[in-house]
Amino acid sequence: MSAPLLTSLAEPDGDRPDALTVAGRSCSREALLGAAGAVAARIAGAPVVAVRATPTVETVTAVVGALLAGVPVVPVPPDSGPAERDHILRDSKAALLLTGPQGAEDAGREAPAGPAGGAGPAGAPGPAGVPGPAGAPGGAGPAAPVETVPVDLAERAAWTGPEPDPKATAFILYTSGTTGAPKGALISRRAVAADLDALAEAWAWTAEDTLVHGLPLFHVHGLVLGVLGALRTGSRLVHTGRPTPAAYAEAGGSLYFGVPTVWHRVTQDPDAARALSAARLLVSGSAPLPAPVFRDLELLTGHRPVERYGMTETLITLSTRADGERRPGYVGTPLSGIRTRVAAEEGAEIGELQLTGPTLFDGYLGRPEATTGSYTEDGWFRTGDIAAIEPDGFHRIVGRASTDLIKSGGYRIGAGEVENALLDHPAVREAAVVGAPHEDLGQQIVAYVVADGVSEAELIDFVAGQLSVHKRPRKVRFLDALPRNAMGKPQKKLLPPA
Ligand code: MCA
Ligand code: AMP
Repeated sequence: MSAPLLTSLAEPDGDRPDALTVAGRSCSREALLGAAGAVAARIAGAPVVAVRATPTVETVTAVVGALLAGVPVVPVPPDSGPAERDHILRDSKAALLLTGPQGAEDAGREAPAGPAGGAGPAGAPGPAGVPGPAGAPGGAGPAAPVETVPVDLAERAAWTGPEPDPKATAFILYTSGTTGAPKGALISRRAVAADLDALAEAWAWTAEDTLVHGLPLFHVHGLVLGVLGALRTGSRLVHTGRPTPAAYAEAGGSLYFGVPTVWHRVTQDPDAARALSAARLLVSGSAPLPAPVFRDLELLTGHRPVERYGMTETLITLSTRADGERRPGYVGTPLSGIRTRVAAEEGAEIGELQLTGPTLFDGYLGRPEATTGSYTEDGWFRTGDIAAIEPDGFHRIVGRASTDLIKSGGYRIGAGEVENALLDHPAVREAAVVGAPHEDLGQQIVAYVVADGVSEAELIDFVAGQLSVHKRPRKVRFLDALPRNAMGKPQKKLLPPA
């Protein structure tokens, strides 16, 4: 049984002033705990809280505060447009939105505006007693009612509440399926604790490490591993704001996290890459690491990167190890407590990867059929990834069963969600979205549309404005008609090359 989620938060070196650095601003663990205690006091008793997940110390404070108070956290991508943000807030029923102060907010759009167009007066008293109704501007229909709660890093309170039940939900993480709007994956505190302990063991990750990354704080990779992992192991954290090669080189860490696009960009910047030679471990995940990037990284840094595999619904389940072999194209062996199997057809070596273990989610919020559908009859989680397991136990991810789930820059994007956003544009009559192979992004989103009187740039901006910026098509192709079969179903395989 794992220790409680935030056990080691104040230790070791609680007063070290640069224990946590996010986009150039630092604080000690003691300061983080004090400010998070004040957040916890404000939101205690709320059923759920949304956090506008900018890459800031405020976001880390908000998340830690909610976890102290046992309030489930719904991270909201800071650049999400009204359609996506409103869906997340409504579906999760979050009535509170924790934000950084206006101005310290990094990338992205305005926080949902209150009646006076601002986040309301800071420092409003009492639990959840904060400025009044605010909502996403510009969306169709009334926006989800939500109160913004500014996080004030200068506030301090000692949180003395009881340790929440390990079975309780820590996070509701919105993640895309092949069709429809994103679903909220319920992640328990004990699943997070079990995953972080298994990773610490596999990577020999300790308080001696300095973790460096610049990944978004609204997904498992950047938030669960990249923030809570550092807090749980006691390692220093340097979040670089953006995952640029120059910022990684400058940070001087021992342990680095990146998605393959980040590692590809590092190999394109040999000086930055060479600066990482002094690190202990470079870790890649969230998408397949191309073998040439693996080799270039080794040539330039002297490190064979550790590759690990996971999903929002399962957390990280497979990895190569600090003390073990690292092989291009392979994601290693199951982490402690995880069991895997490949459901292959008779005689075939590859098939769907299925999993069980303590890191699995507790289902999709309010979607029992989708939850049931993601498990086999005998209770194994169906990843939807096609894999092979070598005789020595090493796993290789071959691809996804459905081409309608796209991975671009490490982000998971449902083709259906982008198609629906395009169809909301008045000039678009038909839309089909695919992920086309791309050297830097892994896949890039390409949209095929039947439309009149609208330009490629207008449609790209339209999707970037409705959903998150990373869900925008990078290319739009105009067709007279989509290829369809006799039943009238679009045939994506028959679309012309991007
Ligand atoms: C461009 N921009 C726009 C537009 N076009 N803004 C508005 N409208 C437009 N039409 C702006 C963006 O806002 C941004 O501005 C800038 O252009 C660059 O954006 P973009 O080109 O999209 O960025 P990129 O360079 O392509 O991003 C690459 C990246 C990113 C940094 C690698 O893809 C990334 O952070 N990926 C990480 C994804 C991740 O963490 N996945 C983990 C999922 P500005 O710069 O001013 O903001 S968890 C998971 O998969 C599991 C559990 C696992 O195994 O980990
Ligand atoms: P997400 O839900 O955003 O967490 O994305 C999960 C998906 O990312 C998985 O189902 C895989 O398709 C993909 N993925 C994550 N890590 C890897 C990896 N190391 N190699 C290949 N695919 C990966």
